[in-house]
Amino acid sequence: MAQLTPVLTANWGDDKPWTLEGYTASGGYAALRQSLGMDAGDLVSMVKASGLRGRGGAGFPTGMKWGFLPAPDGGPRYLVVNADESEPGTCKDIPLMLANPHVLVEGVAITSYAIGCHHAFIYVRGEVVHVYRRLLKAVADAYAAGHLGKNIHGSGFDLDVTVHAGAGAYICGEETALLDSLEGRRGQPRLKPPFPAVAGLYARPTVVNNVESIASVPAIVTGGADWFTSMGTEKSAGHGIFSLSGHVTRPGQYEAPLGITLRELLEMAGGVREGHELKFWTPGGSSTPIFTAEHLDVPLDYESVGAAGSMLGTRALQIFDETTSVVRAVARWTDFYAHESCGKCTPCREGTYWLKQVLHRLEAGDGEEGDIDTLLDVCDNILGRAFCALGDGATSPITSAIKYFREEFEAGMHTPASELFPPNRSALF
Ligand code: L3W
Repeated sequence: MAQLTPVLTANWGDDKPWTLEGYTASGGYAALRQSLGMDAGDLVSMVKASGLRGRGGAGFPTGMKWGFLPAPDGGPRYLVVNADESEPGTCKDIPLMLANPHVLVEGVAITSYAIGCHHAFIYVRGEVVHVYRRLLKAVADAYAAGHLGKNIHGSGFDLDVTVHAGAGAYICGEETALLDSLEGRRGQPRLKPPFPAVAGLYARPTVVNNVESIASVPAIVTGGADWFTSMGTEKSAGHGIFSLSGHVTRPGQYEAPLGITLRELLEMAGGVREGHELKFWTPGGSSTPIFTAEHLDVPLDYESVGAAGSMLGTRALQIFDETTSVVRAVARWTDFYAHESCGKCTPCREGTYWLKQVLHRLEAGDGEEGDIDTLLDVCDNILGRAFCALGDGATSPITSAIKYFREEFEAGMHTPASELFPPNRSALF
C-alpha cells in the first residue's frame, strides 16, 4: 500500500504553522544554520546529487540550473522564486505558502548562499493578497530573527529578500515574462537563449525556481541527498505535492513519492465521488494532455507519464467523472488560454482565438463539417511554433480529448453538450 511522505506538508496540521514560532518549534531554520557552515559549492553539489527536479512543471534538474550560473564577476546575481501559480487545477504553491511560508524563506536563504546571491525576489500572483501578506509577514519576522539581512547568524553572508506582487497574468508564470514584469515592464516572454542563468533580471545571471523546488531545499540539507533519492524513482527522485481536485471524495494536497499512481492516490482520497466513475483527468494541470481510466496505473514520474503520452507538469490531478462533457471542459480551458495569451506571437494569439470559436460552436451543437480537422490543424500550427509554452499548453487538452473522445466532438455537429451532459451543481464544467 502506497504511503504519503509528508515533508513540506508535515506541519500543516499544527497550531499556526505559518508563524516563526511554529516553524522554529518544528525544527525550522536549523538547515540554514547548517548550510552557512558549509562550502557553497558543496551545497550545489548536494542538490545536484539529490536529483531534485524543478517542481514548476518542466522538471529541469534544479542543481544543474544553479550550476549554469557563470563564474562570479563582482556584479550582482539574483534568485527569483516563481510564485505566480495560475495554471488551471494547479494548487500546491499557494497552500504551501499559506501554511508554511517560512520553509520557502529558509529555502531562499540557503539557495542564495549556495549561488552567491545577495538579493532574492519572491514574485507572487497578484490576486492572492492573503498569500502576499503572509509572505511579507514571514519575511519581516525572518529579518527580525536574524535569518535574513546583514551578517546572517554571524556568517558574514548578507541577504535581502523582496516580495513582489504581480498583477494577475498567467503569462507572468513564464520565467522570462516574470522577469520583464519584475523589471516594471509588461510581462511578455523573452527569446531564449540567453537563459536567465546567463542574462536574467536586469540582464544579470539569475536563477528562477518554483516555490516547491526552493521549499524542498531545507529538508535536503538536513536529510541529505541519499535520503531524498530513497524516495521516488531513479530519474524522478523525492517527494512532491499532488493536488487532487474535482470529482473526488476528499480533494486536497497529498504529498507522496514521485512514481505513485492515481489509483493509489484515489484510495487515500476516498475515490471518485460516490456513485460515479472516472472519465478523464489531467496529470499536471490543464496544459498537459488528458488521461483516462486506462491510465490509472501509470506511475506519476516524469518518464512514465511522458511515455504514456502526457507530462507530469505540476501534479495537478483534476478528476472528472462521467457527468462531465469533455467538449465543455476543453472549451473552458481554451477560453482561459485565449484570454491569457499575451499576444506577442501570432500562432498563440490568433490560434487560441480560432480554437475558442470552433469549440464554442461544437459545445452549442452548431459544429460544422470539418471542425475537428480544423481544430487539429490549428493545434498543429501552434505546437512548436509559439514563442513560449503557453501556446503548446493550449493545444494539449484539445488534441488529447479528440484522441480519446472523438465521438463527443462529432456529436457537437448536431447536439448541444448541455443535452448530452446537463449542467448541474456538481458538474464541474
Ligand atoms: C540554462 C539551458 N537553463 C533549460 C531552464 C529554463 C527553465 C527550465 C525549464 O516551461 C513547463 C511548460 C508548461 N541553460 C537551459 C536552461 N533551462 N535549458 O530550465 O525550461 P523549459 O523550457 O523546459 O520549460 P518552461 O518554459 O519553464 C514550464 C508546464 O511547465 N506546466 C506549467 C505550469 C504552470 C505553472 C503556473 O501555474 N504558473 O507552473 C505544466 O505542465 O506547460 O511545459 O528555467 O531556463 N540550456
